[in-house]
Amino acid sequence: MTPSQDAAYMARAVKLAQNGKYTTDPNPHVGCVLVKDEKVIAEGWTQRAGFAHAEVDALAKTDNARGSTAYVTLEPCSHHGKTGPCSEALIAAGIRRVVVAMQDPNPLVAGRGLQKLREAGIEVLVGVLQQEAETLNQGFFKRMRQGLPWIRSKLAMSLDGRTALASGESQWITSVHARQDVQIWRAASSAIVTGIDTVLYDDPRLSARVDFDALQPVKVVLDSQLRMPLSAKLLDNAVDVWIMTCSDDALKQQKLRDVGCKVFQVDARNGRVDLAQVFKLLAELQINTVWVEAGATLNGALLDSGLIDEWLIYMAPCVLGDQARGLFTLSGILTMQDKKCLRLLEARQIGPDLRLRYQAKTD
Ligand code: AOF
Ligand code: ZN
Repeated sequence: MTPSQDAAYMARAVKLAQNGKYTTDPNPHVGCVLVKDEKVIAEGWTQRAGFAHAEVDALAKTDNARGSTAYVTLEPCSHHGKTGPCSEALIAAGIRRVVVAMQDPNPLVAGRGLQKLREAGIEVLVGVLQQEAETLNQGFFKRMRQGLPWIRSKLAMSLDGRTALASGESQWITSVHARQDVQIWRAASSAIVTGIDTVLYDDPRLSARVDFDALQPVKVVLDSQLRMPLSAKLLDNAVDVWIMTCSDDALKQQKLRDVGCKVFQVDARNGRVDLAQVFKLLAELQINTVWVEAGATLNGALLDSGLIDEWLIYMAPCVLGDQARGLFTLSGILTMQDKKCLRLLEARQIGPDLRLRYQAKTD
């Protein structure tokens, strides 16, 4: 097989992995292609957590795998988790060669899957389309490597960079097209994080309303003083509502638990929940990707904290004027030297609006 053939089959495996984008959490979504005599004989992808991994899914679709090459977007696992080890399944099926996009940073695997394959005499090649495979599961990989989720913040603004009127009213600046796009990003996230002020002002449901099969993200509310009203719409189905607070008011905590919320008490920092601690806790709770939908106060604090990986800013073609509120509440920036700079990744038109995607600037 030539390097370009290897890359082409791996590109197909990357495509297949995307079938699991909305359903495999907290597992990464992985794709697998089995090739024999230059023909694809089976394709697979990761099923819901607890069900078949990509390799097992592909192997189940053929009884003719002996002597074939397996293309997998992630190192086949070596551990007995919710399912049996894929490396052993590949060995048992008589696979001759395994091409892997990248090693699994999960400490339970971390090279052991590759080692098992090599010990069984299988030819192993690692690193084909590694960058593409990294992008597939940014959240899972960041959680494994750094103990933090991949954090995106979504903002909507007018042409003049305003997110709400002076009264606080913000519904709706952007078009229905932009708002539908947001639903898809919500569905691809493990958790949606918001602040209590947004809950009190907008009363959002924070669910992912999409017309395809998707796991619902957990709703996380940063509520330092436990001001959450029991009538909030997001409590309609409170099973997946997590409240992060620094209040030790046992009565209020219990009332929220009684309606199904989980309440986590974290340290205070400047009178509010310690953001770094919140995200670390979310990673410990197996949250891979976070989608923040919050107001200027929380967004200002997050920008300052350096915790955000990516911002999605929807810009609508309207002007709200200088009495309206800006994107980020920050303590005064007095010199240009102190300005906050981001790096533009992508600009795309969504209906009449623009979607601007920025990353934190690392240099
Ligand atoms: C693979 N193929 O398709 C995926 C893998 O609890 P388990 O048994 O489902 O294992 C989950 C771990 O397996 C997950 O944390 C990650 O390291 C790896 N994911 N491995 O061989 C797959 N999704
Ligand atoms: Zn596996």
